[in-house]
Amino acid sequence: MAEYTLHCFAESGNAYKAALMLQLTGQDWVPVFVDFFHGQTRGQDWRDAVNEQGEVPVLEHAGEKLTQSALILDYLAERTGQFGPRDDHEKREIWRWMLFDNHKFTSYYAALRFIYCLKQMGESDVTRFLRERARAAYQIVDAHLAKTPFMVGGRLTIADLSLAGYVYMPEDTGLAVAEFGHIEAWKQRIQDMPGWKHPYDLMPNAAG
Ligand SMILES: N[C@@H](CCC(=O)N[C@@H](CS)C(=O)NCC(=O)O)C(=O)O
Repeated sequence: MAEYTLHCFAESGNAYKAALMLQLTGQDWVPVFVDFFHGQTRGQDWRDAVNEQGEVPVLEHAGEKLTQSALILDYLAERTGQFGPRDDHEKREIWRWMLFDNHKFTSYYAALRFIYCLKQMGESDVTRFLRERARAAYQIVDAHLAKTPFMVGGRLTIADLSLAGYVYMPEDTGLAVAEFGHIEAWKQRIQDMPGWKHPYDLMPNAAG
């Protein structure tokens, strides 16, 4: 039996944050497919058994279930001694960016991708609003990455892994992400890390 179990699905960038951390730190882990698109996370049985918040990722380790990608990243950084802060200042910087990611960078982009691409609901005031909010968040991260190769401390940390959740997703959201040159260069630096895998190669989808 593997040491870590990750409840996830390939299209989930939030789950990818945890999966990529497990992958890059060389952990012994297995994915468990969650059928989000057929409502599994909304089922009371799943919520009772796996996560009352109704979300992936969920990491099972040593008899405990951990949820919220930022907390999972922090837990894995502490346990593995990799990609975490070197001091209290870095710890605060990492949390500052992970909170910004959860509130804005990931959440606006993921909501846009979900309704515009995955659900194909078409263009609307909602998609236009989400795209503008996502663009504003991308501009802030791009400006930060103009000054430094990685988000905190000049090296890969869990702040980068949090922000990287959706940046490799191939779907067209109508946001010209390639225009953010510093983000593109940062994506390549992460991709160059030994063991890096694309989300669709790291986690299972409905087809297996
Ligand atoms: N803040 C959470 C967000 C997790 C999240 O939104 N997960 C999505 C999949 S990417 C989910 O499971 N949504 C289920 C639902 O909304 O019903 C985290 O970072 O873990």
